[in-house]
Amino acid sequence: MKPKNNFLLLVLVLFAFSGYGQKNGYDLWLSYKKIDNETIVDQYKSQLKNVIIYDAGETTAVIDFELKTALKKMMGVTLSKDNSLNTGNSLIIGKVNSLPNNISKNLSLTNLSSDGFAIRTVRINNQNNTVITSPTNSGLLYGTFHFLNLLQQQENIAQLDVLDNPKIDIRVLNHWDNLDRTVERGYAGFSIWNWHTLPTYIDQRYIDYARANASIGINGTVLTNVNSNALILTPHYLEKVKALADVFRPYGIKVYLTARFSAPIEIGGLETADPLDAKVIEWWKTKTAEIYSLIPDFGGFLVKANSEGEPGPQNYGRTHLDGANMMASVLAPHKGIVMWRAFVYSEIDPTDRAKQAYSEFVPDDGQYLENVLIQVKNGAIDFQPREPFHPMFGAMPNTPLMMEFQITKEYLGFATHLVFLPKLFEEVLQSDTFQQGKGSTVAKVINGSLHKNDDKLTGIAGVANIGTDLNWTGHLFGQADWYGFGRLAWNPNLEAEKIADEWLRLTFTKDEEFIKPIKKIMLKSREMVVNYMNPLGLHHIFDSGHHYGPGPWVSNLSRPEWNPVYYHKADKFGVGFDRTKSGSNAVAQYAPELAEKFRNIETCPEEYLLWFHHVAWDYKLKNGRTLWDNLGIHYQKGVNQVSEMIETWEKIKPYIDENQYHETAMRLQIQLKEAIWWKDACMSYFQTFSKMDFPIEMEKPAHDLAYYKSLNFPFAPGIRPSWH
Ligand code: BDP
Repeated sequence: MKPKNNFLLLVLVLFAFSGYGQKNGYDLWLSYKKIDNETIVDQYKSQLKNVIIYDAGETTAVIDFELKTALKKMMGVTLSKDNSLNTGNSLIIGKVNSLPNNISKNLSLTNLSSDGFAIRTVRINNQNNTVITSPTNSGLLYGTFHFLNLLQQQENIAQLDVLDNPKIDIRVLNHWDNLDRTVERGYAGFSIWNWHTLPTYIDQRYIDYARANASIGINGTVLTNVNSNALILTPHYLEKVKALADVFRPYGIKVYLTARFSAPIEIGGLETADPLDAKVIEWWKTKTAEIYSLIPDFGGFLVKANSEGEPGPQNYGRTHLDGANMMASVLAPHKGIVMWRAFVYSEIDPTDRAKQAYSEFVPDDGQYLENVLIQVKNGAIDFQPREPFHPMFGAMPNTPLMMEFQITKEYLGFATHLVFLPKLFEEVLQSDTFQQGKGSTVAKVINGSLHKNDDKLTGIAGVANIGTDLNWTGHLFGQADWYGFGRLAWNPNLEAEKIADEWLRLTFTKDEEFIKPIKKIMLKSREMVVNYMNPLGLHHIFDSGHHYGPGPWVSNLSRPEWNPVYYHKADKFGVGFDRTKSGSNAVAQYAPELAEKFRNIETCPEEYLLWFHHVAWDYKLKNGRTLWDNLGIHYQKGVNQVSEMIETWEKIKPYIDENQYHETAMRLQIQLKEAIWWKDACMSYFQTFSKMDFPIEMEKPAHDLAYYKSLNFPFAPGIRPSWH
């Protein structure tokens, strides 16, 4: 008997600690929690007696399933299916052209665009009904998710009048996933694409991934890393890609692949990949046709060329324009597109790295084929905690520019720091380029409204933060970044605050005692990370390769612009990169109104000060204190803000699941430790130049500089295998 009892005890102990039965976050914002307010449930039940779905097909089957699951979970009901319109209180779902005339004629849908949806309360035979309609199947699905979203938030649905169109056409995630399932800059486990068991084994995750994306309007996914492997284009892998495309299709999600420029050599047996060579063009034509024969709605290619050692047209004396247009011409007959990245800088170009993409692309404005989008990172360097917007957004009015945001937090604390990225995205999108005078925001550039050419493609990409972790994103709050990216892709003018509010309600509770303080910390968190990592315009002072933690002293890498010292240029006079006329003159890439403002140290916003200026240590900032003191004050403020966040988190314990509470609490402790590390390492290092005492506001470093320099993390996650 004894061993058995011990075994039982072990099982019980494991059970208690396993978090079994507790929330693990897998459901994301789609947990469809039981509605705890009986009055509301009664109202909903009386308004939703019956469902009528007019179109039959894969997407409507998904809609049906989602409705069933959601309504069962939220209020324990299954709607009956009665196709007569006499009962009233029906939920009616159908494409604009499929709805009976007596319904569609009263809907006034002139402003509805394809993939947009309307949700309206309509009276039929003197009874109220709720209609969800759209010109397309995807729109019906988006409308259904929106409707369920209203229920989850316990909104009043008695008189609905919603019309919502996506403002951007192509809304894609970019997975930097390798074929061996590692994820470049991924901090949430391995790639969710199990290439080994595809195409036969369809993991439930693929379906849940598609549901989650569709629920926020994402309509495309680039499955593979921009540092691409040509093998993905071989028949063996294309079968697997097809299987994923088949899973995603009902959810309105198209599949795209990264195309390695040298693929004609590596898998095609050619001697060149010159984009003007007839054999090379023929090879891409045949390859593209092969892909479309398997995946008729294949989206197209994403290309990283002549960047960080990746092959490209310049290897053959050709330009980005030559390369992009060649690929576009082979995709065009199939209605595919090319997303050509502007993240380029070269080891043989001695000019400021921040200027190089502009110089390579802007002169060719207007010459790209119609199905090319130039994909531009939000800033000119590289996804830093704060960068001024990329000047290309204000300089290519005749070319569709696609935004590239990074959702995974390569430079913002990996998956251990709570930093709500929609705040960063919002700042970029609302920046004014002055391209057509005041009010020419980046959002208007990328949604096409600034240049009013209705035929032009529009797009936005987010580098995914998704992996095999139970909760998908490692940090529970990383889900908010995925959610927020989708919402902004749908409407780039949404406010970060609204996004935080929605996400919190859907994910946790609508209790204001929880929402209010947590929303507040989320909204502050972006400025907080800037404070403790890269205040006052400092940038790219991360340790090299893995980019984990501070490394402002790194100066031994082969390429100058890979070294943090290149970016901060600290010396005994001061710190910062002079991008004015006396320096690289990168300011001149902005519209005159902005260039003027950035150029003058007195008018340059303090958050960009060291981005544009080399500033003396004793230069007085607006608060009357020296630059040096202000650096210390910012670093300390960032640390203090993390401590405050921890205090807030402790107070909300009663409102959320214990497991989720503890997970986040532990990550916050890591964040605090790392914020202090950033402050101490950076201030100790910069002190060797400023030779000034730390400001009184700043807590002194616990160790000397040698200690911080000695820290070494050969196995920090997310690094490109070849960079180890
Ligand atoms: C850098 C990343 C590198 C990516 C590169 C890119 O460190 O892993 O390959 O961006 O966007 O920030 O191509």
